[in-house]
Amino acid sequence: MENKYKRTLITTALPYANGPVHIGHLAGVYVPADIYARYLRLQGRDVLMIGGSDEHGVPITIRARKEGITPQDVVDRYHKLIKDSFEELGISFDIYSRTTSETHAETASEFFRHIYDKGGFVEKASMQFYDEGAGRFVTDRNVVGECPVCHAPGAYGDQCEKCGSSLSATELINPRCAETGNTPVLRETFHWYLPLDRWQPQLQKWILEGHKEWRTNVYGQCKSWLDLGLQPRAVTRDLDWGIPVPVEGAEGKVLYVWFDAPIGYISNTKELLPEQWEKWWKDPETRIINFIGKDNIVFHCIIFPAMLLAYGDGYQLPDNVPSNEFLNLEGDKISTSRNWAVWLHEYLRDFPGKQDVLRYVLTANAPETKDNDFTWADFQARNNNELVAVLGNFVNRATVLTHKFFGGTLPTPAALQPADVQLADDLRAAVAELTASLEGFHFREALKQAMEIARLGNRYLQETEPWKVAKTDMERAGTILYTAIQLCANLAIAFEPFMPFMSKRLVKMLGVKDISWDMLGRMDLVDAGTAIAQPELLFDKIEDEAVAAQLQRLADTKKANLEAAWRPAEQQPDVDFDTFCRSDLRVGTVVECERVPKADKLLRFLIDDGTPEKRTIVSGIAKSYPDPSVLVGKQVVFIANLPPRKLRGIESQGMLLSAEDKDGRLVLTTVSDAVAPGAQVK
Ligand code: B3M
Ligand code: ZN
Repeated sequence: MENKYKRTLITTALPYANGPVHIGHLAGVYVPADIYARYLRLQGRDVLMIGGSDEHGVPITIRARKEGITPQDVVDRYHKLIKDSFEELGISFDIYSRTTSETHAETASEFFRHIYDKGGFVEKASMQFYDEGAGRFVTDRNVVGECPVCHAPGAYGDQCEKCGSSLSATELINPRCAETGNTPVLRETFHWYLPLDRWQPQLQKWILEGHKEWRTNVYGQCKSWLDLGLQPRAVTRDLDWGIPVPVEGAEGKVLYVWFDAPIGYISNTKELLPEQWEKWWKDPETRIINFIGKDNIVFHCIIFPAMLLAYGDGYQLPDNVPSNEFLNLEGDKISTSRNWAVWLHEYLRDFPGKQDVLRYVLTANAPETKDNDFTWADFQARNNNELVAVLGNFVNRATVLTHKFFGGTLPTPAALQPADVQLADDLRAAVAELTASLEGFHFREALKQAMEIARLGNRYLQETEPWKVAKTDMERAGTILYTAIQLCANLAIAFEPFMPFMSKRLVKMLGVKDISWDMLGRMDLVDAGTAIAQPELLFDKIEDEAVAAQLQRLADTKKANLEAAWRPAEQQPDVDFDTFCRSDLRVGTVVECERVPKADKLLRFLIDDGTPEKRTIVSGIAKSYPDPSVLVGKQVVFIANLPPRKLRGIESQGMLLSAEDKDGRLVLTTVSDAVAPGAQVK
């Protein structure tokens, strides 16, 4: 696939080094970027894939204070963890560096100073919240309060997550510092602003006219920002962790992390190629592609390009920004703070040797055009029903049969028959579609097309039945297996971008030398006479127990979150004593207790309330008492003078009192010593 560019620079969003990476990061950014980089390399194209840790920003300082360590300790821990786990997953960066590097500090400072000296910033005073108790300014994001629009509590100073309104912290009702709880005061400060409005015409032309081919979610978000009219944006902060602002009189100020981090792409390139880096950033024959998640679109399509335009000096703007939407986990938003995630380093520990499976599933479910959901059931199903049963099965049959009938030596093919020719035609068609999908950043579709090649192979074997033909015509069986093995070699190439580990094993099994994309579609990749290695299964089944263990971990996390978030309910409005006394509370002894058929929440109690006929009460606490028989004999408290009501056809005379615990469990109220059934509670 020729294009006007000589080389491609792929950048990947720099993950914050205040925690590990999870499947949301991988599905959103790193797996698609790696697929694309590997594909371009297989095509022999000149590619660099740049990554690194984003090590400034307030979340890092908050974690440091919480743990009583320095921000550098935090980023050292997580930079290493992230870098190592990316490596183990086969994310093939040409460099994975960090924004606390020397090179970055120099590059970011020079970048700011260059724009400053050109008069590219506007300096403006502003009122900023200051936490007198902590002795520091508080960024808008770290002030919380009641949303002035929807009055939801806990709105952030920059945005209300409930109603989505963009806010400034001074609009919050009852603002307080999220970290300390202190009430902040307003203090005057000043910052340098990047006048995005000044760059609106160029950005408008570059995006709205020049990049109509961008994904609709990206194009649409840019258009709405541009239609609203771009506003100047502060690019410095009153913080003590970050790149100091290289201007006299700027003590105590650092570069805003979203000004600093994108320059990390440049500094990481410079670190990799100290002499050659500029051709990757300033040569119009370099194609720059930014892989990001949707929450980073404005920073990559509006702010960073404006920075590059403000700097000038021939910096190129990205040719495409293939941003993914979000991946959810078991129906809930992935969240670092709630530990609701599949962490990459934990996956690698729990599923050793199964890097390809995760890459495959995250691509098959990639949130390319809309948010999508990762479930462990789907993970197991795709492994067992697609990787094991389709791809692994085909390769295993082709190699086992070659060993069974030809001792593992690839036979010389005789004249091809229509089935063989058809397979080759179908393969070429699938390869053409696969290539087009990869060129268009449609990785989910591309994966399906690569899997289609394996399905072609299974159908071919099913149709030609070499195991039967071998009984009467070994020459024909040989031609069929020769053809099947050529398809295996094509699979090793087609899947290399997606599943590099499997590809490497298969290439070695088949004795194929260096692979390249232009080999795809050929049916002569493995020479007759080649010794095919002993077959080994490319994938093995994932058992229910492995999935159950992951689901249990998530259940435990959910319970822990409930408990951590639990606060006693707000006290009810006052009730006067007389009204309260009208409730007739009694103690009763449980005589019978059983589940109500077809009602998973209800238990039916027969209560000895001191009257000869006793009373029946139905209560919604079945989930808290899986074995209701444990309640027989207990003395429980109930309200006697509620009007009877029918529940699932049973007349319930009164209501049992239960306490709702942190985890939602309903615990029956009992008395500490035995009393007479029907005793009044006063
Ligand atoms: N550190 C990651 C995020 O917003 C952010 C990306 C920086 S890319 C220059 O999740
Ligand atoms: Zn709101």
